[in-house]
Parts: sequence; structure tokens; C-alpha cells
Amino acid sequence: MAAVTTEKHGSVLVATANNPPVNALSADVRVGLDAAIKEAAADPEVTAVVIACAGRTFFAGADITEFGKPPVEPWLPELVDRIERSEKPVVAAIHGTALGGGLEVALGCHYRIAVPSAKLGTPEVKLGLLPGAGGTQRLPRLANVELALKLVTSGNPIGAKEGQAAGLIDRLASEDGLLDEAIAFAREVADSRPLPRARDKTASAEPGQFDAFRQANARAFRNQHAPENNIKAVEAAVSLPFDEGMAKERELFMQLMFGTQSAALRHIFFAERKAAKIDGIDDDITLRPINRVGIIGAGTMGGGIAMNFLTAGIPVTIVEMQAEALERGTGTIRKNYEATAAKGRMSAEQVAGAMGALSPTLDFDKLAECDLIIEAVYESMEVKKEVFTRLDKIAKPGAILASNTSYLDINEIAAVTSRPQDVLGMHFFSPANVMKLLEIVRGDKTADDVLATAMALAKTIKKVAVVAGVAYGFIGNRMLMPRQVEAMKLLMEGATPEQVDRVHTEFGMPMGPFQMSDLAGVDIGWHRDPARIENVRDALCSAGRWGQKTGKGFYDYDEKRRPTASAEVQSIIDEFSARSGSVKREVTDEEILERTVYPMINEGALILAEGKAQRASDIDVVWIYGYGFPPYKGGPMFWADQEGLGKIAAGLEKHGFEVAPLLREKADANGRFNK
Ligand code: T1G
Repeated sequence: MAAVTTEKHGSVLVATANNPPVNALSADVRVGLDAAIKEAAADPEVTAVVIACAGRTFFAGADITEFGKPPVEPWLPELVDRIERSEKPVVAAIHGTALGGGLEVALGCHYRIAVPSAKLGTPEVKLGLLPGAGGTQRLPRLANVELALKLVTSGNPIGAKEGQAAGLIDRLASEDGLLDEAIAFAREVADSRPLPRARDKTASAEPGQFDAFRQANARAFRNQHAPENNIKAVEAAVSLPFDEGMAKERELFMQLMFGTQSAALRHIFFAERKAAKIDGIDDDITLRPINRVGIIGAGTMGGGIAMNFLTAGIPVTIVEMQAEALERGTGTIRKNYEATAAKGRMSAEQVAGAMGALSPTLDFDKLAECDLIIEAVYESMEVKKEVFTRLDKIAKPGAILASNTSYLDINEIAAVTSRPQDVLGMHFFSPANVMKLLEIVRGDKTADDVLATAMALAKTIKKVAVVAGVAYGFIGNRMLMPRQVEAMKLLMEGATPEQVDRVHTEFGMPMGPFQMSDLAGVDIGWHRDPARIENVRDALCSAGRWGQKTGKGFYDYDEKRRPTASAEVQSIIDEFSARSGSVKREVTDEEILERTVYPMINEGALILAEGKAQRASDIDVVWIYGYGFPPYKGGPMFWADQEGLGKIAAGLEKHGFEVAPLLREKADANGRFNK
């Protein structure tokens, strides 16, 4: 099937692209569109052109799979220019998501008609790029600088109605009449001259508008190259004539295209999608129907997990042992939804719908109606075994039994049931209704359809899921442990919590190891015996320094939870440092980075070698979506590849670590974790 077909509807030539799944503007599509414009120009009967797309969406952008390969003509900016220079009006018929180069094609057209459900966006910044086919020059001219800056630096789409209000869309079509209405629109404008072209308009800005925008977004854009280049390109649209602005856009685009940050972001784009594929299981395996989900435990995790399904329209039965805990849990769910509604991100009806789909109960047997049951009870193997023993007796045949455990052995839990094939781990990250990562832990006996059902469900509840093998801490938490151990050792040698955390936030992490410990709770895993003080953590917990929840942990916190260094903590550290016989010294930032990040990569190599992660890019996805690893660094394994595995191995050896065999092997071969 040709990538673009043309058909005359009277005097209107309709060019329809068909490049599933998202009509990416591949070379074939570009050649086809170019031919259609030439065909229209050569045919005296043709008075106007409509560019449309078959399938689910208008062009969703340039074809990202072509990046890094030798460019094939016509290049997209050139094609958009030819469309705009057409002597006959070209109308874009937009449905689905007109994104990136797709929106740029539409902006090169003389008119744009869209269905109300269509979305317009320039997500290039999320790939570390900028709209490189004239988007930064046409958006400010057709709409305004403020909207252009918002679109190109956020990467988030706007709806067709907002687009129309801003001047990007000329007309809204009915949802099921787009093509006919586009053809009628083309007929209507066939003779109107001069043709409206973005390049003939000018863009203007308020004095200081760009710098004010930079300041307002400094924190969000920190360490990233793409946002600033996007701003510079829009500035050029105001300060330069169109063709010079286009040249500036190209220069700024090429800087990004060949930078490491875009390579990292494009890696993550594909890694996130690859993570959803389970090696050895057919994509068309029959999934188990999930019509009702049971959650055991209405605490922070149980309530957050429940919200994921309620928001996706899946009824939930939530079970607690005590009425008071159940009341508190369902109250928290309602409060969270109401807070979301207050921000305008949900309507009151949606809140009512979600809460209406929640069935709180003290009756454990009610779980017999559920197709998937997730336990989110206390992190103790004994407690979990007890729960699964009970579940085995009451859950219906074929129900999937999942544990939300963060560390524990799924095989051991499955073994207490008569149905280990129906058991797996679904490890959500707190807050479970917010964090996108879901580790799906595959037990030795987990059935393929159970695993595939959980993976498909993850997409339904808008999670990014990664399959993990059974090992203490699975993937993310397993890599976190050596980092935390080393961070504590560095305190004994003279580093401070502030310094260690600063190194990590400067690296791009949202917070450092000690800030994270205070957020999660210094007391997690503490033996709870205040008289037993064997290390810094025991001393902090015994002193009531449990973290943000008690107003103090490694840091002191004010009423707004802003951290300040604590003299009491420093004296505890100094005391244990003296006891450990460590000689306090100046610890450099570089040493801190090497001793806390390299061991994570080493652990990642062990995870890969043991087959506990399907691929290195899955580990990258875990860290970006579960722990806020900076996406513009591509994840720990991608970043290690960029640093050079030889450098990582040498750094580990320098600090006395045993280099994982797979890392050593790849370092010696000058290899990479990610292909
Ligand atoms: N190029 C190539 N493949 C793409 C693609 C693209 N632009 N977008 C999606 N795919 C593949 C994706 O890898 C997956 O493949 C399948 O399509 C379904 O995608 C010059 C330079 C459109 C909102 O950044 O945001 O234009 O895994 O699973 O959840 O200025 O895809 O099935 O083999 O995501 O329904 C700008 C990226 C490019 C849009 C649909 N455009 N795509 O979401 O499906 S740069 C983008 C998306 C650019 C110009 C610049 C989403 C979607 P597979 P999916 P979805």
C-alpha cells in the first residue's frame, strides 16, 4: 500500500497518508506528499488540496526511527516549505494527535480544519530536540509568542478548540465528518487570494518576555539543553525575517540532534515501549479478563494502588481489618480525588464515578468476586504468607494474586498457595497513584498469561511497567542498596549529608540519598528498640529523627518541610565516625559520585547477568520512572555507556569494589550495555 494516495473529489485533490501506527513522516510519506503537491500543481483541474491521514491520527511527527541515519530527501523543512509555496490552497484535515513534524506540516498548509477531539503539540523537547521543520517560526506567527513558548518547551499538547482560539486552527469539523468538511472547506477557499501563509506574518513579543519566561522556568529547565534552544528559536522568529529565522532554527536543531541529551531522551522513548514487550511471550496471548480488582490494605500504598484502577474505571473492592483503618483509607482516597478536582484535573462527576466504583469492606471473603487481588499489607514475609494462605482458600479459580512487596521473595509467597502459576509481584512506587513505575515481578511458576495480563493492565492504568525477576529488591531497590550503604560510609569518612545530597541533585536527581531517606522514613526497617544503638541510623531513630514525618531526620524541617543541616545529626555522625576508627578527611564531590553511582551500575550488571531484568534499557526505565533519574542522561546503564564502561570499571576498582563480570567483560571489549 503506497504511503500516500491521491484522489480527486471534483476539483479538490485529496492526499491521504497511510503509515501505521501513527503516520510518522517517514521518507516514503514525505516523497508521497511531495508528489501530491506536484500533481496538484500540474493538473489544471485541481483548484485546491486536502492533506489527510488514514487510521487513528494525523501525522504524529517525524519518523524517530530515521534519526541518526543518512537523511533522505525531501527533508521535512523543505517539504513544508513546498506545501506553503503551493499556488493552490492546501488544507490540513486533522484528527488524533498532530505532533511535532505533523503539526509543522499542518502549519505549512494554508488552512487547517480539525475535529474537536484532535490535539496539537510539539513534543520534540521531550526528545531533547526542537520543532525543526519551521514550527518555532510559524507558531509565533500564526498564534503568539506566549503559546509558542508554552508548546515548544513543555512538549504538552493543546486541544483543537484552544488551537482555534489561538489562530492555529481555522475551523472545527464534526467528529465523523472531517474529510467531507475538509473537502467542502477547500472548495470554499479555492479561489481566495492571497493565500494565507505563516511566513508572511510577523511575530511580536513584549519587552523582557523571553527572559521572564526563562526565569519562571529556570528550575524546571535546569541542566537541560533543549528548552533553551527552543526559546532561542522562538526569539529568532521575533527578531529575524522568516528565512533567517529558519536558518537559526536549523542551527539550534542540529546542536541538539548531535548532543548526548537528545540521544538519551530518544533512548528512553523507545526503552519505555520496549519494556512492555515480554521476551518469549506472543503479543496475541489471550489475557485474563479483569473486571474487578481487590486490594488488601487501605493504607498509603493500598489506597494509592486502588486509585490507579478507579481512575481507569475498574471497580475496586478494598479490604481492611479494622473499621477505623478502612474509614481513614477511603477518606484519604476521596481527599486525593477532591484535591485533583480542585486543580481542575478532574470533574466532580469523575470524582463521584471513581468513588462510586470503590467498595470498602471488612469482609475478606468479598475478594472472591475479584479477578485480580493485590495485597498491600505490612512488609513481613510472615504476614504475607498468612494473607496468601487465606486468599488461596477464597479467591475464585483463575484470579491473579499479586503482592505489592518491595523486596520479598515472590516464589516463597507463591509456594503457600495451591496456584503458584497465578501469583506474581506488582510493586508500585509511593505515592502509588502518582509514580509511573510498576515493577512486575515474575515468579518461577508465574503463568505467561498472568504476566501478560498484568503488563496489559499496567498500560490501562497508565503505568510504565518493567518485568523483574525474583531477587531481593528486584531491580530498583536492589540497585539503591549499594548506593545507600556507600553514602553512609562516606559520612564516616568526612562527607556530610548535605554534600552527598548536593552531588546527587547537581547530577540531576530530584533529591539525594539522605533527603530520600527522610522522605521515605529513616525508621523503615529499623528494629524499633531505642536502647539498641549500633549505628547512625539507630541513633537517629532513637532520637525520634524518623524523617520528614517527625519534622527531623538527617535534616531539620520547618513547617513547609524545608530542610536545614542539623548540628545534632553531625555530632552523631562524628561520634560514630570516631568509634569506627575512620580518619576524617576532605571527600571530593567526584569521589562521592563514583562511590555512590558506580556501584548502582555494577549491581545493574549483576541483575542483567542473572537475567533478573530482560534488558539494560529496562533498568534505565526503572530508574527514570521510579526514582527520578534525569531522563536527559538516559538512565544509569545508558549513562554508563556514555561515560565509558572502562572508566566505570576503573573507578570501581579504584574504590575497592569487585567489578561485576559482565561489566568487566564489556569494559574490556569496549562494549555497551545498551545496543
Ligand atoms: N516515529 C516513529 N515511531 C513512532 C513515533 C514516531 N514519531 N511515534 C510513535 N511511534 C511508534 C512507537 O514507537 C510504537 O511502536 C508505536 O508507534 C505506537 O506508539 C522535525 C524532529 C503518537 C501519542 O515525539 O507521543 O517530529 O512499540 O505506543 O501510546 O520537528 O506515540 O508499537 O513498535 O506511543 O497510542 C515528534 C511521539 C517526533 C511523538 C501515540 N513526535 N509519539 O501514543 O502509542 S520528532 C513525537 C507519541 C519531530 C520535527 C521533529 C505517541 C503517540 P511499537 P505508542 P500511543
